Amino acid sequence: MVGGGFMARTHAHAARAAGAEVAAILSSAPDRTAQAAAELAVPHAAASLDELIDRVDVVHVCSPNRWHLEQSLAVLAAGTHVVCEKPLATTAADASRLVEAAGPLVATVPFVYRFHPMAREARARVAAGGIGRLLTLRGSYLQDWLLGPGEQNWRVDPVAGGASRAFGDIGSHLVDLLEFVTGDRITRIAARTQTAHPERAGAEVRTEDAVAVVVETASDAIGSLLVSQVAAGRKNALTIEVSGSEGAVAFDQEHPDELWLGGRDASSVVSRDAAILSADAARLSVVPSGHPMGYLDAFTGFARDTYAAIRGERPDGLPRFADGARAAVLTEAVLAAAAEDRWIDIPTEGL
Ligand code: SOE
Repeated sequence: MVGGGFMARTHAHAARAAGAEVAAILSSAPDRTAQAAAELAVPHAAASLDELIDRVDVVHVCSPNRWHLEQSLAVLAAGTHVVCEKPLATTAADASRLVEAAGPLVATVPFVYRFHPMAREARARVAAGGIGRLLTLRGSYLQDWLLGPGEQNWRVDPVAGGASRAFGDIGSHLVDLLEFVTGDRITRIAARTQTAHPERAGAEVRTEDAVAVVVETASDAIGSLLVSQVAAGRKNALTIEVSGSEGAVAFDQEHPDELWLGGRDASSVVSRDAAILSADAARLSVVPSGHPMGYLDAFTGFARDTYAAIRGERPDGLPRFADGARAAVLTEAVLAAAAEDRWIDIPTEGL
């Protein structure tokens, strides 16, 4: 593990639940590394990235965004597999460098919401024609942990976190999940950004708190997205609704064991039950119905599939560096669309 915060803790839990041994950890300074090693019961506190790489089969990069490029490049250069947190890099160009550097190594990005069984079920139903011709997409990802002007975090700083904050941090999950579930591609974007507080804790804020986006897709669907880290009362409210000529599906990350099926005459909510799920959703449904699954289980599913890929298997729907780079392209386009007050075309070739 590289990192010592919430994400390193989450990755360590997922790695262990997926059968790995967390052999070594490196945080931002020796005392923090020692503290993280003690808290997470990791046997070795590494003194450097090179030393850490030497001891492991795969490195999980959970450091602040500014380090993702350099650290992931170093891991890959050593011929070691890597999991790198999103946003994969702070620019689309850097993300693309990482895709190239990965070559045949397994290099994945934890777009973990793909690993909720009911998100997979939504994807399977859309792919099977269950909603007919795709017409509209609606998505939002709302949080409130940065609502107060006194709230501060490294993500607010464009040097540490990247030029986009709310979209890079959580909008990236939203576009990944929408494209994953629909199998469609966003081709054009118009956007507005908002910075709620010009200053936080005495420092000027140069990253956005909220973003509103209008999208068009390759299949001529249209959609709207709202992303905010200042949405009072919303904690981690990632919701998507995908509507077509024959029906609709909606998924809510805070109620991940359910899927809403919309119909003109009748709508219903189906609960997770492996007996009625598509094969890919059932594969990820690892406890019987009525026993709730959640965020940590999705993370574990991601880690399990990453390690399966390292063993040479080809698990369906594993988010790789190319998916991280795709989100980085969309993030940059959102910022450009807002700053230049115009529609931006999104390249889809090579996907
Ligand atoms: C904070 O906004 C955060 O931890 C994100 O960085 C994660 O990607 C998201 O899954 C939950 O919220």
